[in-house]
This record gives sequence, C-alpha cells and structure tokens, in this order.
Amino acid sequence: MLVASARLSTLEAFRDGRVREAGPGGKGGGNQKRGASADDLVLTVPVGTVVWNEAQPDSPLADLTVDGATVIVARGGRGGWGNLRFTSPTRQAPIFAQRGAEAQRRHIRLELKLLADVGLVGLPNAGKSTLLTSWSHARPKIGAYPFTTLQPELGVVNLGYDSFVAADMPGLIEGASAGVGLGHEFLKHIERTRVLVHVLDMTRDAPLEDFALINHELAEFGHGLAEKPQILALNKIDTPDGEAQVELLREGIDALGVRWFAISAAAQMGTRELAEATLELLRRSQDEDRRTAARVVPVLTPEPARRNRFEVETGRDGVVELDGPTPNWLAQTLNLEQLEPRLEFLARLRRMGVERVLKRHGVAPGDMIRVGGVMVRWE
Ligand SMILES: Nc1nc2c(ncn2[C@@H]2O[C@H](COP(=O)(O)OP(=O)(O)OP(=O)(O)O)[C@@H](O)[C@H]2O)c(=O)[nH]1
Ligand SMILES: [Mg+2]
Repeated sequence: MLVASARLSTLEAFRDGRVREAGPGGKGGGNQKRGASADDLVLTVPVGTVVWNEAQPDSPLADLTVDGATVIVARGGRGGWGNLRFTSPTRQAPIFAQRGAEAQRRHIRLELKLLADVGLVGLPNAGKSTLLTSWSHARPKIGAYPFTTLQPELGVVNLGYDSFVAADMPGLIEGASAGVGLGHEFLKHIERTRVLVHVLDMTRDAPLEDFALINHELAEFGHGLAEKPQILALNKIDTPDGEAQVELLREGIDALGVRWFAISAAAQMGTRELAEATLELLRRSQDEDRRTAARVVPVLTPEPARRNRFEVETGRDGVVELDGPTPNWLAQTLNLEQLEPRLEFLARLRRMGVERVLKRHGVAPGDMIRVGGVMVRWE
C-alpha cells in the first residue's frame, strides 16, 4: 500500500529500484486455527505522486494528490484452507488441504508531479528564479547564464492573509516539447499548475518572439499547458534597454491580449502588483474549476478483484482455457493430481456456473482444459 505524505518531497528513497515485499502470512494450526495474516507493507510517498502499473501504461493506478491518500498496489495472497474446510457428508476426514496462494507482484512506476498553483515559465536567464526570490523565502540559484535552474523549486508567496505556491521552472528552449534540454521533465511539472507567469527578458532583441516560442512549446507538449491562463512579466526594466523595449513594443504587447506587468525582479519593482494580479487570476481559475468540476483529479483506487468472475477462451493450441481469480487460485493451490482435491476443484467450478460456459465452447466430459496454467481433465 502506498500512502501520500506532505512531509516528503522527493521519491529519492525509491531510486534503488529494490523490491518491496510484505512478510509471509502465518500457517494455520490445530483446532481449526487460522494462520495469521502478514502485516501490510506501507510505503510513504510524497503528495503529488502518480502511481503507474507498468502492465497498464495508458492510465495511472492512482494520483495521490492529497495528504493521506492511499492506494493498494498489490494484494496479499489469499490464504489456503485447512482440511476441515473440505468436509462433506460423504467425506468426514479429508486428507488434503490447500496451500496459500502467492501474493500479487507488480511492477510499479512512481512519478512525482509537483503541486504548485503557479508556474514560472520563460527562456533560460529571463529572471524566473530572481522573481521567486523576490516573492518568497525560496532561495533558488540565480546566475548570469542560462540553465542555472535544473530542478523545479517551490516557494510560498504570502500576500496578507492569502498565499499561493509558485514553482520556479528550469528555462524552456526551442524543442523542449520534443524533449530537448530535459524538456519533458520540466513540462510535466507545469501540468499541475493552474496559472502561468510568463517571464520575458526585455533586454533581449525580440521579446515578443521569445513569448511566441515559449507558447509554441507549451502547445506542442499538449496536456492543457497552452490553455492555462497566463500573466505576463516584462522583466529587467531597471535597465535602460529593458525600459526602452517596453516603450517600443507597447502596442504589440497590448495586442497579445494578456494582462502584463513591467517589473524588475532584481530591484523588486512592480513585483508585488504582479503577485496580487497572479493571485487574483488563480482564484478566478479555481472558481471556474469548481463550477465546471473540471481538473479535479479523483483519487483512483483499483476495484477489488471480483473473485468469481471468469472467462473462457479457446487457446491457440485448441485447448479451452478458463481464467478467473478463483479458478486460478484453486488450480494453483490444490494438488490436482490427487483424486479428492481434483473432485473438490471441479465441484467448485461447477458451482460457479462454469459448466454451461465450457459446454458452449464444446468441452465434453473427459476433455482437457487449462485453468491458471494447469491442465485438468474436465469430469
Ligand atoms: N538587471 C536585471 N537583471 C536581472 C533581473 N532579474 C534577473 N536578472 C539577472 O538575470 C540573470 C538570470 O536570472 P535568473 O533568475 O537566474 O534567471 P532564470 O530565468 O531563473 O534562468 P534559468 O534558471 O537559467 O532558466 C541573473 O544574472 C540575474 O541577476 C532584473 O530584474 N534586472
Ligand atoms: Mg532559474
């Protein structure tokens, strides 16, 4: 079982790829005693962990978005029954018993997606980390060169009684949507944010082209990134170049249809107003979500195996195959080479209504069928 905890922030503990295993259950005893069940193995993962079953890559098993959310990723083996269980009017002292079944084994992939309200996007060196530093107590590295930030970093932005969480992202470059420069690694984190603050370096030659490039990458990546509401931060206006560009491009900027703020992240000019506008946009987006109930990610829990469900299929070698949790379990745990357990097995299958379906597949008494990988004569 996995449980999400807000106190954990990385999946570092699982890097080793080691097998995690619960202990075995106990043996049954005399006087009809049941064997003890093994303790559950509980693994703690950070909030924001998406759990994938490697065998089903199309949709995640669970999305642990809240503190305390749990998911059972593998069930323990169903215990066997002692001989008394197989007593019948004609069989007072059964000489056979059933083994416990193997527990489920699954290959699970854990993926951490940040849970931030606001994502800071822009080209490398635009000033994203500087902005987060001016907004919060977070201290991401700042450098006068591209790719200073290599991992997303979170900061809590406090505004009076209200606050939001902003994520400083590594810079995006052309081709990021195709994976260039670890693009996928970063972009997936942006997926979880609601609002984007798009930071433009106004000292560059053509900031509007930079703006278009980033938006193109967001759109190419898909996953709704291009639809996220944006707010524009025209950064570095403390410099003469930056200031001049804002004046020069004003018309073009207005024509983008995005709310914009001319700021200096370094000199903390206009950053407070930008934060307030971002909060406002965030709350509006949340209200909208609440109204449409969209983007609320339910915590999925795999449905418990419906044990008596079964399927019958004719295999490639012409042998009819019976497949289902209970038939497989019985076939693998009873000794079908002995007459008594075999008769018991067949009687149980019959009670599940297997006979009718087998008949439809042309199985007659005396034919061999395959159940849970074991060949059995249908009698
Ligand atoms: N003059 C001026 N320089 C700034 C401003 N904001 C950031 N810088 C400088 O721009 C450079 C890049 O800043 P960062 O905050 O590291 O930029 P970034 O967008 O996080 O860059 P990456 O992490 O590489 O994507 C640093 O040298 C900063 O000091 C600003 O408002 N004015
Ligand atoms: Mg940075």
